[in-house]
Amino acid sequence: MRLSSYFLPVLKETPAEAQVVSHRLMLRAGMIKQQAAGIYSWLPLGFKVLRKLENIIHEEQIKAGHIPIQMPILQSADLWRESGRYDDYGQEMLRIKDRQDRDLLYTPTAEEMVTDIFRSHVSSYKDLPLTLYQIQWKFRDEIRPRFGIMRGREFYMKDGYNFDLTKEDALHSYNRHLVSYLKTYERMGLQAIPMRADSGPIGGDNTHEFLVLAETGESEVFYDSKVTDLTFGDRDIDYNDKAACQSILDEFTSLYARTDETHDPKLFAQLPNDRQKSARGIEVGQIFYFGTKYSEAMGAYVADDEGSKMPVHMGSHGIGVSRLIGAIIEASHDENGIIWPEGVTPFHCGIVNLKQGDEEAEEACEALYNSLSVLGLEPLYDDRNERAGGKFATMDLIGLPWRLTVGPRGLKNGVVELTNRKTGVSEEIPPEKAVEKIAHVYRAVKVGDFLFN
Ligand code: 5CA
Repeated sequence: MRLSSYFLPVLKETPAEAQVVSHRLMLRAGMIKQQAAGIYSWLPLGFKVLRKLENIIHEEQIKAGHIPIQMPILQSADLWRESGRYDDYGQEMLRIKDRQDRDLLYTPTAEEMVTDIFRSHVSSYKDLPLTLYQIQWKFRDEIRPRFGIMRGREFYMKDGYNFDLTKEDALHSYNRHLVSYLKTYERMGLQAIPMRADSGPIGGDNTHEFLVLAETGESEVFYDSKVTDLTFGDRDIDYNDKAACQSILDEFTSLYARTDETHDPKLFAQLPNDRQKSARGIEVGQIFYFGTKYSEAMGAYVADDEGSKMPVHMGSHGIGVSRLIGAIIEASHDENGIIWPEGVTPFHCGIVNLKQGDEEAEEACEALYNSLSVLGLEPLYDDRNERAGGKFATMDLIGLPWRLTVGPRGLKNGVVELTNRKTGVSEEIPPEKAVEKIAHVYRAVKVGDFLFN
């Protein structure tokens, strides 16, 4: 993409209404625009990051054997009356009437609808296990929307639902989700710690939240410092292997990590003093097992091998896709702007032409642009007639992991400058070496090899 023909409405001023750094930077980098309290348009740069996160989520969900679907945003109130949640959900549910005076609602989650799909089409245990998921907009009429897209009213969520014959099978689905979520967050450059939590309006008593530690987090958490040493790395997980999935749950959750609601002071006190930590966390996902709560209420039964009808065991699993962008920025920025992890960056590399109009510099920039594009990478070429200082400031603000700086002086010596956004380290190398290096980095993070379709 050439910046002269892109739409990147960066702001010079720091917006006064934004209380947290991720909100400020998203506004300044022209990623989002507020349209009403807690409701945002996604401008090109923000929309691109959203799509990157979606692709990672789809890829990891499909690897775990889960099947993508899409359910409508507006749902009939009658379906929600069957589970009792039309009345129970309270003021967070946005209720709507159509022209025939029928009650509809804007989906805050989708347990009822997916259970309806299941009961209409599945009647035998032979069709189990089954996990369906979607990535879809949700609405919750939050009393206090804040921190930009981190606590919005309209927000983007991956929501998945498992159907299993037995509790044991459903707990395996729970563990499988936990493992796939750990992989997903790690690919986004995040460490998200699973902690036992409260289930709220979803129900059930088996639930974990995934928390990214950050000063601006809304939950206070107490944890064993050892949990932050755990990384998932390149482990190859067989998702059908129940024991393997269980052992990962045990490894990542055995260390008394607690949210404030379920914090057990006695267990925490047993830890050595230097391992007792408290911090704030941003909740970027939550998984639930709630047994037969919805299947019994709504008649989702299957015949087992002896022909008796059993209510299916279910759970649901959510990732806050739009919130994650805020969490990633909270965890990765400096005073000059965002620092995107390589796995989610909107463009792979920036190209700054120090002297627009100089024939040689322009040719070199075009050549770099083409070589990177041919390799399947997306460069953002700042080809505007602007001062170098302004170009650098924009590149730092929007946070691309790598920047190529091209100018007549370097070109005389056959080099361009390659700068790493995170470390600030620059090196002068021949253009083809720079392309090779960038390509090598992105091959290692496996970006762009998956297209959800
Ligand atoms: N039905 C279950 C799983 S699909 C469910 O709704 N879970 S949830 O309530 O925990 O939501 C899933 C994730 O959505 C949360 O972990 C959080 O990351 C995100 N989320 C929830 N509310 C908001 C909000 N108001 N703004 C942005 N993200 C939100």
